[in-house]
Amino acid sequence: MSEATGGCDRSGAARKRLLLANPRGFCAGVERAIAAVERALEEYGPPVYVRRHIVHNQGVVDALAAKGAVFVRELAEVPQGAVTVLSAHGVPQAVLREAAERQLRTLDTTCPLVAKVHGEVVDHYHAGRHILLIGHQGHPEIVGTLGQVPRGAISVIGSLEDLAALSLPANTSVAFAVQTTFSVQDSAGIGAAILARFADVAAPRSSDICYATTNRQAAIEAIAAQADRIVVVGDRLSSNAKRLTEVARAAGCAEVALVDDAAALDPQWLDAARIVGLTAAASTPPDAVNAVCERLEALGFVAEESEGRRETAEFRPVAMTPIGELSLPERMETVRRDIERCLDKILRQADGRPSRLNEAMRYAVLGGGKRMRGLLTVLVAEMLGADYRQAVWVASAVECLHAQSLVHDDLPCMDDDDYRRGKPSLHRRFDEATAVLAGDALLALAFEMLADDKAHPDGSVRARLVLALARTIGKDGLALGQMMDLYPPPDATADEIARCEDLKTGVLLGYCVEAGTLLAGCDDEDRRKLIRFSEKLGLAFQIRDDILDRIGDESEVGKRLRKDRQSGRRTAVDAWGLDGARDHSIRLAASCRDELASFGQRARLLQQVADFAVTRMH
Ligand code: GRG
Repeated sequence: MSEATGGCDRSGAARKRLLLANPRGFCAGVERAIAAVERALEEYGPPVYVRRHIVHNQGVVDALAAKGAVFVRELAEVPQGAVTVLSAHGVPQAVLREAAERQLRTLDTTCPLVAKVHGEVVDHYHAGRHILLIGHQGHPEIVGTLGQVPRGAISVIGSLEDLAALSLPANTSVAFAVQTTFSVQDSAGIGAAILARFADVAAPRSSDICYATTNRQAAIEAIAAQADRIVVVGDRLSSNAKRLTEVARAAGCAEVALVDDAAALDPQWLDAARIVGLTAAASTPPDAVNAVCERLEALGFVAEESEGRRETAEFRPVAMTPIGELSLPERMETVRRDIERCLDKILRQADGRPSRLNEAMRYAVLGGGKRMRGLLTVLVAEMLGADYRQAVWVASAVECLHAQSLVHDDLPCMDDDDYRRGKPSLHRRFDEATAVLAGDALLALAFEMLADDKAHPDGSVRARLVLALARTIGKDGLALGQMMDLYPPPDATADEIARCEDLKTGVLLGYCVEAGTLLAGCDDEDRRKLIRFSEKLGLAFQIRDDILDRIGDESEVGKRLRKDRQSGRRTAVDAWGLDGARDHSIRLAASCRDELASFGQRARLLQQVADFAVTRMH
């Protein structure tokens, strides 16, 4: 954009000025909502469903639709279990309930400043006050706020006339709240009238009108009187865009146009103008604003940035709402799919050239396995309120490590197995050297992922994730367990067998649980209970593995069975007999319930994992 020079151009004609209001365009809440849809498309793949306009701008909606977002009016149009984004305007509680009932995986992009108003309204309702909501009847934000409390608890007030028409006695305890995009001036007038009419009024502690609306209205107010035309770039549906046109008129500019893009500008309307002011709604993308500026410059206007308030607001990214009511098989499938996607993306060759090592790593880690360890990480993290995406990332790292241990375990120098997960083991499909190196690379990848800030934004949490895994698999963990398995003491006792099984299997399951607690940052008491749960689960899981080695079906289990007996390796079945081992594993699963009791319903799926561990046939 050109810089301002003098008052005339070279021919001596008075220069035509374009005053750019500051700030204008996107606010932090809008950027956050759009980023959530884009990230969902990237991470989960299209289609991602979006209920209603994510923000009130058709250009934004069209751009997201072109990337694979599917916009719907109601959740009934969304397939069960699909990834669904709820709009930045906020939704009634009934919509959140419906999302849970339909088992949708929701990203609720409600602007945090709208959520603040929701919280205030709920508090006022519980305090027994009738709520006067200053806003525009029918606007999605108002519909969402109304839906936070039972019907009748709120009256919507759009004007002084609405307030006058309200038949509430003056001694009613009331509270008022304001739509975040309402006119600052109009809301001040209505607020004052409420205070004058009612004796007991709870007013918002700080303004409900958001910083972006306030700043954009102040910025256009500051330049409106100088301008003989004002252009507001925004969508006709956008409430804050419409408010900007009203504020500009009220501040002294009679000629105001709301345009959604450059093509909508009427050159004739601008013909006689010497000074044009320009602003843009909080939902208007920068591209649209720039295109309008360029069009005005092409018509001879010279742009000048006005003084204005600098905005520094930043909001935390939107997190996926935990899925409440999926059954364990459905949940396993969802997590399996997300881990698969995550690993597939990481193991895509950046340069597109086929690499034997990469191919072998993909062979080892993709397209197989129950993902029990990943599931455990995700369920614990989710139960404790951690971010779902971080949990899937860490779960994927654990699955890399697990795949490595299976690849090395199958090598001729170890367990010497030709089949794994229903297909030839890695060294059979490739060769031994490739199997060793693919395993090594998967091990390195697991640590690389844990050290990546996608695991957790806090470096000290990442360091603890890395340290705990190193301890889990090293000289006192998995490697030792494998060593004890390869070189068992003659006539191993039941305790020695249990210790070996714990190190081979239990410690890694323990790590999965610990990783979930680290991601969520839970307290020591909860952590201790969950670690005890994981120890019992680990042992129960491994005992079932021993039982399956005796009674399982090779095609179902996906690996060679009856090896233990042939190799003379003593297992839990030798120590306790088949029935004894079965009883022991079932008792262990039942006592997992004691460790989870204090978590209540939240631990429902974790308990089901324990029950699955001792009844599984694969
Ligand atoms: C990691 C440093 C380092 C060394 C590894 C090779 C080795 C040392 C350890 C082997 C550990 C091992 C293979 C234990 C068996 C655990 C077990 C029961 C595996 C089967 O797990 P499932 O049924 O398999 O969860 P899926 O295929 O469903 O993932």
